[in-house]
Amino acid sequence: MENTLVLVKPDGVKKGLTGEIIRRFEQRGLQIVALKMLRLSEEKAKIHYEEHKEKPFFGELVDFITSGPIVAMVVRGEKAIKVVRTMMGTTNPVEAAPGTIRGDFALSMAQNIIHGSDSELSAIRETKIYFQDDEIQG
Ligand code: YYY
Ligand code: MG
Repeated sequence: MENTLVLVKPDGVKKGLTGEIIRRFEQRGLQIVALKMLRLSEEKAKIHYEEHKEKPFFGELVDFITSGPIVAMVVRGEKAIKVVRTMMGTTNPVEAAPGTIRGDFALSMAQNIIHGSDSELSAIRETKIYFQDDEIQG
């Protein structure tokens, strides 16, 4: 079993897609083992996206992810990291396959509805930004 960190980004929350996204994960057989709504501070947003700090889109990315409430969750299951990434679709929603979350609900690269950790190391690092150990079901 693997854990991965998922965010419904401000655009996803605004569009009322939180339930649909959770439904898709649960329907697939993945388990939600931690869940909260929050507004990210600029400081935490910069930590979350630190791998992109030299990129030209970093400023916009931090502004966007802090622009409104997000829903953070830990999703658990067999190969959860890869399964969630596949269910999300490609980073650029224009390229994302129909049936994926981005492929069904987004068209903008900057506002692409959802975040999911891209590796075991990212999953562990990112989960700590949002959850204490005792907030995650064993
Ligand atoms: O992991 P994922 O979200 O699919 O993509 P990343 O390459 O990690 O980029 C993080 C985030 O940054 C992406 O979801 C949208 C935004 N972004 C952007 O606005 N413009 C780019 N050229 C690349 C990424
Ligand atoms: Mg990423």
